[in-house]
Amino acid sequence: MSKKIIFFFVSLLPLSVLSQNVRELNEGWTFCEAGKKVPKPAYVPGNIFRDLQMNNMIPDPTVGQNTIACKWVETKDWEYTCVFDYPDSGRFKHVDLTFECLDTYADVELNGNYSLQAKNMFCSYTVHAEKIIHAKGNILKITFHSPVKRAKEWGADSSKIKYPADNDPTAPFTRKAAFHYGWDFSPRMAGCGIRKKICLQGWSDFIIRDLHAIQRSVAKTEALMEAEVQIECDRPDTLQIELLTNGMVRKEIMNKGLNTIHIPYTVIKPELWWPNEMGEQKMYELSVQVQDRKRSGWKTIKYGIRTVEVVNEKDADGKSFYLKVNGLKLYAKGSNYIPSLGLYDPKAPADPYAALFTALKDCHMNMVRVWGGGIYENDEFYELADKNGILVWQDFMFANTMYPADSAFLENIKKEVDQNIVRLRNHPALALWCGNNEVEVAWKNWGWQKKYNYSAQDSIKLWEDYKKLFLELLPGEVETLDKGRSYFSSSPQSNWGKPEDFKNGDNHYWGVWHGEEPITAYATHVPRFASEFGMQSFPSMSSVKRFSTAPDWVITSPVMKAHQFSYKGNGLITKYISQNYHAPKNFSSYLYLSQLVQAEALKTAITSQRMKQPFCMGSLYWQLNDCWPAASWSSIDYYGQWKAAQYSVRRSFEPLCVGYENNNFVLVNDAKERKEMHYTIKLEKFDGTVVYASVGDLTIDPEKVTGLITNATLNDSIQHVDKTNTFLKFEGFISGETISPQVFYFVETKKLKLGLPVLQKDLSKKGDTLIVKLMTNTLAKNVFVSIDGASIINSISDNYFDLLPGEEKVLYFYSDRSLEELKKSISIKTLRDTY
Ligand code: BMA
Repeated sequence: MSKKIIFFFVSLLPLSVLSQNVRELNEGWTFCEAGKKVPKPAYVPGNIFRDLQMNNMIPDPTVGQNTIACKWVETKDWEYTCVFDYPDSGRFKHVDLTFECLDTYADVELNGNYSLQAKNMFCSYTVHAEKIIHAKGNILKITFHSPVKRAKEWGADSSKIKYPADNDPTAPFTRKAAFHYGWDFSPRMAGCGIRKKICLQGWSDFIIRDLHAIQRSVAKTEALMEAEVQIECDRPDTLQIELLTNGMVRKEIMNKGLNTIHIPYTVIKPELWWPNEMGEQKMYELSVQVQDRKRSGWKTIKYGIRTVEVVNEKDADGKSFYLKVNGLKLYAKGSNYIPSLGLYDPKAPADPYAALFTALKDCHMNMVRVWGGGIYENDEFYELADKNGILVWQDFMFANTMYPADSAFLENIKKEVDQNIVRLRNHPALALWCGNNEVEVAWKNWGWQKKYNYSAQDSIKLWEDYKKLFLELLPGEVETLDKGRSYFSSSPQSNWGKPEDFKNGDNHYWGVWHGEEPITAYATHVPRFASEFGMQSFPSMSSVKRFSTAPDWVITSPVMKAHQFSYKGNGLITKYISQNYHAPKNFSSYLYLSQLVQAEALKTAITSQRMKQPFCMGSLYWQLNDCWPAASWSSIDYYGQWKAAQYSVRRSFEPLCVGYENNNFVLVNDAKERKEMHYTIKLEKFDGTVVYASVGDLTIDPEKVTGLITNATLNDSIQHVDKTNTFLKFEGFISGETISPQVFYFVETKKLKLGLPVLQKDLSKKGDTLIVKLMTNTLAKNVFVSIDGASIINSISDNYFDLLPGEEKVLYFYSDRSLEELKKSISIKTLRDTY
């Protein structure tokens, strides 16, 4: 392309008409089973389950065993129709009708003209509608084909090789969220629907298709940047392009079709974007305005200036895996995120992402993994990640099976990954791309070849296809469209069966839970980067009440079983409870104990991992949230209520972590500064009698593990006390501030001789905040405060904590209910109440 470039410093063109205009089509929708003309109102964006439920055509799927009554939905074809006016008809030369997410096999007709056959829920599709759209009475009809039937019709069933997808062998052929076919935290809900916006965009002459802020180099004095602008023109033209950021104006000769322009610019003294607790999250704006003689259009994006490297290379221990942000090593603290099913819940918060990101930030996390069995998340997710300093580990959407790699499939995938890379690449939070979840480790270790009876030829083909997709296509697209951002083919990079596995790359350690090892095994199985590890628990009683009734409240009831999808099931939760606690005396105690096991498991894992840095440089536990009210690995349940694990994770991820190992304390300081700490150590009986006390001062270096060797007198005292009713307490004071006291026990919880605590509570209100003050006469273990009818119970400032004699614990809870009402609805449980 020959381009004549002229620079101006001011805009020379007079004000002109807009070149483009956007309108959303989210009203006036109806739906019905295909061919049956009894349309009902539909909610767009949404999905078929939501619409059927809102029209009372299926019961609430989350309640009881109602999923059984919803099974038929996936076998039908569904028709969505919208009648709309388009007053802009004729005003623009082009009208783009864009579908951001059709799930999944959809035939689209506008005014009787067959316009599109969609087949990938991760792609957006655009139809050129200018010749078929009218000012009044347009009819847009979308027919969704049953994903299961359509995949079979298209050959998934006749495939010579049975793909190793236990949820559905047709699933690998369909570009739909894998967990829709059922997963070990989700029921099968393989529906369909319009899951994101449908937009009409009129334009004439030209349209700005994309704006990308490319960071060429960053120094203290300046960041050298480049704006990459994609402009589509409907004819050759000369356009004036102005970078509003610095007033730079230039003229460019455009070809018909897509034109790519690069405009270098400089940011003087750039303020960097930092992950949570490392610094500010500075965001910049980049705006471009484009004009021809008659029209103008513009586009603005946000971006951040920072560098992120994934250091994944051979070292003395094996193969490292850590992130460097703006040149500094980062210990990644975070969790794995799973997507929502998008079901109808009148009580759901209007903005569920916001609550999750508040929790991530509040719990000292700096990273979240968007797992490959779900979806590329909505824009709001990444905007919140940028705003809150939460780095995103982004899997491409492939998980736990092999995939075909014929040319049509690869073409479909190329479109999907190109669109999503372009959509997400301006976000400073986007740290890395990962090809898939667990495919490589499964192919090499899970015995699929035998289980699925693959011949040598089948195996060669499946692995060749794997390479085409994950070692050629995906890294190639990342290199072309998002150069500089890390890509690796599969997570984890090592398995968990052998000691060498823990020396190389990232790891999903499932010895605890799937391998049924005790939770203490976390201490001896620390990998280089823990990208998954976890323990199941049940939601609390108040949440269980929302999907069941009193007769269901035994763990073996059909309803409770229907809310457990792991093949290991409730039996394994029971086993872990019985290893660590006395048999629970009732159902609500069982639920509470399941949460304590999970909280203790995550605490053990995270503390062990953090104490081993820099060998280990990341802890992303499985899993942050739920898509369904069930027993699962989540730390926040389906209704948004924090489980015990969420509070425990918050303690374990505090910037200053204190562990106790081999009779000595270990302190880990994530802060970038050295800390001078004054500390007290006490050996105390459960009734508060102090057996031993000492004070001291300590310098804690940044980003380092500092050992604090305990003295012989303390160790001797520990030898002589009754370990079943004594604890060790570490309290630190840094510049007058107390860091959370850390309590260590010498024997397993089950062996502790807990007395019956007498809790003194004092309740008062200040404005809309309830203040709860608690004191105890003897150790009160795992104090759980619940408030009946609380809509946002997670706003209790702390929960499931150990209350020590002589300490006053003050809790805050936001509620506009009266003090009298709150007094009646508060209840407190401790571990001693469960047996
Ligand atoms: C992990 C995930 C999911 C699964 C979880 C619990 O490995 O990748 O596949 O839900 O295990 O089994």
